[in-house]
Amino acid sequence: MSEPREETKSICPLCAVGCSVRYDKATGRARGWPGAPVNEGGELCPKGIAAFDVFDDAERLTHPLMRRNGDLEPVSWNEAYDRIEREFGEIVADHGPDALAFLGAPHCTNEENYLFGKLARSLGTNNVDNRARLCHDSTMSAMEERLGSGGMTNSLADLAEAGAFLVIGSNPADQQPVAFDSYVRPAVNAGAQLIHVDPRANATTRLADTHVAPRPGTDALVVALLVKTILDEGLVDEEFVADRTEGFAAFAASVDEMDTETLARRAGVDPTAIQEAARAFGEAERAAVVAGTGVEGDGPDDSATADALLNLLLLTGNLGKRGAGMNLFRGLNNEQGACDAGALPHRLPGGRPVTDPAARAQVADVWGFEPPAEPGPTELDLVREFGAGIQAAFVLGENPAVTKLDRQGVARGLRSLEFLVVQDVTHTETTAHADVVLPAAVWSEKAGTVTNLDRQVQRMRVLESPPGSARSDLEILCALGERLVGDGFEYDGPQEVFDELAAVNPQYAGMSYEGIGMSSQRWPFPDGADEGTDILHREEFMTGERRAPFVTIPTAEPADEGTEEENELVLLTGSRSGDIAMTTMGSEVGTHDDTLAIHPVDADARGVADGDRVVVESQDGRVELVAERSQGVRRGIVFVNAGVADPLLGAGRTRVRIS
Ligand SMILES: Nc1nc2c(c(=O)[nH]1)N[C@H]1C(S)=C(S)[C@@H](COP(=O)(O)OP(=O)(O)OC[C@H]3O[C@@H](n4cnc5c(=O)[nH]c(N)nc54)[C@H](O)[C@@H]3O)O[C@H]1N2
Ligand SMILES: Nc1nc2c(c(=O)[nH]1)N[C@H]1C(S)=C(S)[C@@H](COP(=O)(O)OP(=O)(O)OC[C@H]3O[C@@H](n4cnc5c(=O)[nH]c(N)nc54)[C@H](O)[C@@H]3O)O[C@H]1N2
Ligand code: SF4
Ligand SMILES: [Mo]
Repeated sequence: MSEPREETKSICPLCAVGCSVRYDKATGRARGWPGAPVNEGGELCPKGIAAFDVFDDAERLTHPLMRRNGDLEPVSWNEAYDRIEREFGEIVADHGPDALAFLGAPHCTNEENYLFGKLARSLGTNNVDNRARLCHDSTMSAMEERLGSGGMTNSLADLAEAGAFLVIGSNPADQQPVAFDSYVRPAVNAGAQLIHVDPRANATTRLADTHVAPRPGTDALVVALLVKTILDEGLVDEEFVADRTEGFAAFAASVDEMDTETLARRAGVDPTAIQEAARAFGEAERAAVVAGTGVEGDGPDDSATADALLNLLLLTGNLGKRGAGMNLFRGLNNEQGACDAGALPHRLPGGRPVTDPAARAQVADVWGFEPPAEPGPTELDLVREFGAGIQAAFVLGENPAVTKLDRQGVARGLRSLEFLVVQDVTHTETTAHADVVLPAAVWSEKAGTVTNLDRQVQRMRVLESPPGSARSDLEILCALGERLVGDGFEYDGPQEVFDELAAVNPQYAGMSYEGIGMSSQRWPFPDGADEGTDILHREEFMTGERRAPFVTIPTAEPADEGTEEENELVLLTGSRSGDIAMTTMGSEVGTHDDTLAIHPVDADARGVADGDRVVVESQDGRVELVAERSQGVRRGIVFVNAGVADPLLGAGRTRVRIS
């Protein structure tokens, strides 16, 4: 660092909670900002305190790079832009704009994501998506479909009023610590019930009144069982069901046909424990669901668990009121904002479908052209098409080469692209495949807005200068926009872009840069409103309807029955992180470890003692890990940190053998 850092307020880049941070000269680390919107008392988690240490100066990209004779060599910005202009131009001329893919960027600001989406659409394609897809795809889809928005329905502050929490597939005590400690923990300490559904006990379980450990992937059955008890025991909010839902009779009939013993056996849970949990949830005046990555299905159509959770909330009248709701605890810092700003293949800024002619026309009023009407494929499908339907990709602040999916397949795809541009702050597994690499500024070197998990838009500020000739993502996107498109990309900094975003996105319409100031503004904030809306769906759902539908949940036998006979164990992964988070690993953060958690009975059957080095093998690969016997994991499964499990993962649910 060449010059001293400014000590003013910015936003922690390390998770979606959106804590305010400032640089503290005395300690050389980050400190909270008392009176901030999220971490009011200045609280930070250990990760946040290390926010200035995440990016190692020595590892930063400082100059544009271009591949020549196989190697990436430093070039001027003009040479890099010329090459992109030429290659993109040729590919569009030869194959049309749908041969391009734009991937990014939940680490970037709202303005940057907005320009990224605008760039793709200016070139004539909806092939733009972001990594929210990998973490919360099916939950987001179910919420969009039935409630009209994937946004967290309630606010963090409001959760403190819940009388019961159902935390499912989520470990907020570790993964969203300030949200958990400041809002959920105090409520539980004051008497709220916490039901935790996870095949493995984790830090969140320590605060739980009830821990349900189902077989992995059977959450829809567990929630169906909760629903059944609520119906059987008359814990239904009849007024809400009559006034705000549809399809109740058919739904109730489908639940009536379910056999508790059969479902409980399929999910591997004790029916009595489920009944007690259902009573705690159903009898509470206000009950909230907190959901994480553990309930993700296999793609947007596999949303049975999210659908079951929405049924539960509709049945108990826990939507559109305080201390309740469907609270998706997101991961990356600007995952929500990337979606709001339109870095999605099926949505325009503000979450409106690209298929909606009125939305396209409203966007066209500002942009001067109408965006394409046909939704693009998801990021996962775009990557599968690399080298086939997709000839060139622009990757903004993502690392698709590291994925929880088929890693070799992605690497093959990246290699087979005609042309790949990667805009990042360091070298990654993805820049290794790039034809042009553009060096970007990191969070503390740029300004703009980000939107946290409870829909609060906050401002980041420039605290220091970028190294070498690195530039903010915004500057780079403006320059590229002018080259590739021409008009519509001249802005004098992030505030001008934000003003345009607010004009295009009706949910941001009443917001302003000054209004946000040192505080925050929350969407929906329509034009003319005095303030944002903390609880969604109060009078009507964001579909525009007063009623939301019940959905019948499939309850068939899960596919991975009978693994124990084959001496195989089901692999469970968690403690997800991206590289940006892994950079701080090994310090206070400690999310990356090479232990294999295994139930003592399974360990005995294999002669495995605590601390043994074991070889863990799946169909796709093998890793060596250190065994840790634990009553906290279900029998028949083993738990491995997501960052370490990578080589083992293939398509579908992974099973492993241990030797
Ligand atoms: N094997 C494995 N795969 C996983 C996971 C896992 O734990 N293990 N986790 C999954 C999850 S939950 C997620 S969210 C995804 C994360 O997937 P990604 O978003 O792809 O991962 P990250 O490594 O967090 O960030 C991507 C890149 O953004 C860059 N970056 C950071 N800030 C900026 C910026 O301001 N500008 C630009 N241009 N670049 C920036 C970082 O240097 C990094 O290379 O990965 C998923 N895949
Ligand atoms: N310290 C730290 N915090 C982070 C991050 C980080 O890298 N480091 N990354 C951020 C990101 S990008 C994300 S997406 C979030 C993720 O935050 P979370 O969603 O909380 O992520 P995980 O810890 O991966 O998974 C939560 C739990 O899901 C459980 N699980 C796995 N399979 C199933 C299942 O079938 N059913 C049920 N019920 N549970 C299951 C796992 O056992 C695990 O305990 O964290 C964010 N916060
Ligand atoms: S909870 Fe998230 S946003 Fe807050 S300090 Fe920790 S990592 Fe940063
Ligand atoms: Mo994530």
